Amino acid sequence: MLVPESRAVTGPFEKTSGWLDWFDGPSKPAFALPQGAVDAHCHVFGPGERFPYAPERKYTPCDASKEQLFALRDHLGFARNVIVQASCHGTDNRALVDALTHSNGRARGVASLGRDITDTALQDLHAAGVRGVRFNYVKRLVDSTPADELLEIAHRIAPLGWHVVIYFEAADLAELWDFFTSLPTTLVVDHMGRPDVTKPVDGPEFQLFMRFMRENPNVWSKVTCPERLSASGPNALHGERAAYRDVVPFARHIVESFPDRVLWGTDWPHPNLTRHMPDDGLLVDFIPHIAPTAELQRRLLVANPMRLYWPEEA
Ligand code: 0GY
Repeated sequence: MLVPESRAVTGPFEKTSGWLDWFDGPSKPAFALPQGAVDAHCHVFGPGERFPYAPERKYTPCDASKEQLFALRDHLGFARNVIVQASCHGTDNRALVDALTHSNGRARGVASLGRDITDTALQDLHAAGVRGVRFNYVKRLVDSTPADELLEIAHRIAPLGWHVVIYFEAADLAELWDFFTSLPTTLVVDHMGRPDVTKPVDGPEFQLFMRFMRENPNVWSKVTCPERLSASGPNALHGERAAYRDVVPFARHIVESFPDRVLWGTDWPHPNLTRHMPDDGLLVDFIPHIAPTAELQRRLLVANPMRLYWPEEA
């Protein structure tokens, strides 16, 4: 069952007005995911009563539990999840670790850390299934962290074989480029570096991102979040399931150019959306438009995430 026990945000904070609640009746995708497919970008939120949201957060999400995430995984046909720590939980990774340790090995995670993290705590996160750390540069989501602190963290997680997930707006890439290229690990960019899809694919902004990937073979991209990036919306008319058409050329260009360095995920439960809450079944049907062959789909959904998150099985 995907219906949550309680949709109310618990704890001392009010739900931020204006955010949409996640959609609890996703359709069955028409696209059959390949066996072993990984949803490589999703979150758990709270429940706030048990895992309080961070005091410094910029939004309060609707609770979205591990049980609900695992039910969605099974409903859509995924085998595994990569759960990413979201800004509303700050550097308190307890909800993430709880989900990982109750996943029967079917989830791995990306944490948020401060420089005060001890070596023992890092080892515990690794044992729970964490394989990456997220550096978030999206100003509406987080206050900035000094570069020297992030660099120190990156050097501490590198020996564990972890990678760094970076989340930034397209307009900020030029400024962040030198810092990113100084990092010692694999880098995974969230949501294609958030391109403005009303601009041309061959325009300077998106071409800078393509150059970033081309010149740095350690850079991967999640070809995720068409529902966040789309200006035209889901376009699901009259039963047609070709969704988010304006995002397709961007995502497809990345998939076809770098087929071994791309990941896909639902982004469930889709925090911070105000205009449109996606049907996760429809999101899965976006995949064959951006990865049109069975081989591209296998790399995007199985081989690549397995290599990054379950290398011992890949
Ligand atoms: C996402 C995107 C968003 C939020 C976060 O950490 C977060 O709070 O990542 C966003 O608002 O764009 O990946 O869930």
